[in-house]
Amino acid sequence: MSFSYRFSHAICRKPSREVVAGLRAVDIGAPDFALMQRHHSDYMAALRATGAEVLVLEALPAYPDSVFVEDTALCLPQGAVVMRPGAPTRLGEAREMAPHLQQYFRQIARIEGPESFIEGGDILLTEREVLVGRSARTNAAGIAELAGIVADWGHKLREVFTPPGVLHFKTDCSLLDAETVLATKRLAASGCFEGYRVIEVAEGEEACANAIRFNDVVLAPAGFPRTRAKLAAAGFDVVEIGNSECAKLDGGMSCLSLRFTPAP
Ligand code: CIR
Repeated sequence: MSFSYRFSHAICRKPSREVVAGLRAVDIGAPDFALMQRHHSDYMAALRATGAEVLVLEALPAYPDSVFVEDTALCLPQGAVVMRPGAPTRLGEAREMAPHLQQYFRQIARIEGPESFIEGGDILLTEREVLVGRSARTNAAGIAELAGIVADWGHKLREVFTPPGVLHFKTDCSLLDAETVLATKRLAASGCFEGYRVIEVAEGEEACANAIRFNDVVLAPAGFPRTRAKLAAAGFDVVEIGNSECAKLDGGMSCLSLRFTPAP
């Protein structure tokens, strides 16, 4: 059974009112908190509708970006790795996540080097490898530390590059199945997906590249009809989730959950 897109569990964290102070590359206005809460509930309902159990953590007002739990850990069948976010305001979020992972994973490893930085949004887990994009948040030392940990657990890690000006590697791509990724043209053009089938998002719909394959469905942000049609034509069952408010903070479908299946 696939460990990269079939999951029995997810962890999400409620947004706090402080989310309006979250990091963003460009200020296009404060997110509407009530609307974000509705989108977040829709998102969790869509995960549950596939049969998964969702652990919902309480909001953490001290960390405005803490709704974006993906950046705090990497979950693998053998164990979880607690990240070291490159955004200084987000470092403490990883510490907050660690105790929750303990109930599901026998092994918990940590990125610890004082010069090592890595965020989960830069990691695309596929059936054959752990692809990590170096970015403004994820550096070579962080990637090298992760490579050592996952090698012990039998996974190959390949370092790639997040396009300049793009927050995370997965801002521009998503896994769709064991052979297929969804990606922007700019990322696909870098050649990092050699050996995979690539479905490119429609021109002008780059913000749709961050989707998640979760069991039998693909959760994609609402409002990108041409990419949705491409995914449907390729046989994927797409569930659209409103993402207008998280998008104001450069967040998308993958950022809002940690996805995994605990070992029996
Ligand atoms: C940040 O800049 O860190 C947040 N405002 C958005 C994080 C999005 N996370 C993700 O793509 N995995």
